[in-house]
Amino acid sequence: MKRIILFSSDLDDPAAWGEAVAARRPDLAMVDWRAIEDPEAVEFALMWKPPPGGLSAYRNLKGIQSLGAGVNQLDLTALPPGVPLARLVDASLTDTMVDYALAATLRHFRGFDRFERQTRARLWDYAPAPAKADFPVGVMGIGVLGGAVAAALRDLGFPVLGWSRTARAIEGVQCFAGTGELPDFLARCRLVINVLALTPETAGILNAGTFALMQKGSFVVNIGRGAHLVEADLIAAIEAGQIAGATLDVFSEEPLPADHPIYGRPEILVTPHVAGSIAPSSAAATVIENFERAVRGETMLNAVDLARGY
Ligand code: NDP
Ligand code: OXD
Repeated sequence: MKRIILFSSDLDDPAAWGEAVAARRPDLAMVDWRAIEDPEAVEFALMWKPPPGGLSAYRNLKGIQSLGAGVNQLDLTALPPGVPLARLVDASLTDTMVDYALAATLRHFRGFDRFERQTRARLWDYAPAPAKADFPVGVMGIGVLGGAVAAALRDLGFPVLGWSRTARAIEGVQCFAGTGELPDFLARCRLVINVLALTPETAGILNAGTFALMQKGSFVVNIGRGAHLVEADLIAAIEAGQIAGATLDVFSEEPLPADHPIYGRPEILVTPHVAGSIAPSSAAATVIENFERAVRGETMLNAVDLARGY
């Protein structure tokens, strides 16, 4: 008899996850929630969002593994009491997030965003290459992903600043912490990359007030969550010249509706929530480890602090 892991996601491929897990552990069966015959046989869940009826029918559930690094897509108050939740940390996700952050930073730094617009306008406007020393990059959220982004930018030669809730130390990165140090952090950056966890404290943190604290002509890259950004404030800050451009991967509504004003701003590059990508073949090892830990009643890897919200 195989042991059952429930799978629930409309965004991810159950077959790819099932194969990746079975390749390592043939005794484990990943079963899409629609195909579960006996809810009481389910020991563990791998999910982006829960099945429409919730999780209360799965009375022997020992642990939940989010199919992402973020958990804000789940209603943390609606999870079965006492069932622990872990977020996903994997090299495939970190690598893709770092690549995206580097690509977005270099594009703004070297003016490719401007040159793209000049190309369309048939304009030849020579400008010498800027110096990295004059282009400090700030990373909001220096946890697993933001920390890797900050280190990669430092290794490329940018002056890098980081901001987090609690004090952090990353070699070669000037670290700031807490709301009291946010203005000082923002004032020093030419480009800010948001990789924060989304919680009630960080929702709407990219707004008119924070844009006003940045240097005039700064850039914004959002790879955290759409709800971190007040989209109307960004458009207004771009129209006012306070923000020179933005690269946005996440939005308050996804898919971003075709009539959204963001599409009308040539200074904004939209990508469809593709910054980070998890490879099942790589992340299956963590899912299996957390399955084992959960059934043994041990703390899972990257367990979520439900009170803190991330
Ligand atoms: P971590 O939990 O490792 O890091 C979260 C960071 O946010 C930490 O540095 C934390 O501070 C900081 N933070 C949380 N609350 C506050 C606050 N009130 N003030 C200041 N800083 C705060 O998460 P990951 O790095 O793994 O992931 C970060 C986010 O990236 C995810 O939550 C998700 O939303 C997003 N993401 C987006 C993807 C995409 O494709 N666009 C893909 C994957 C993730 P501290 O260090 O002090 O705890
Ligand atoms: C995640 C995401 O949280 O893909 O992992 O957004």
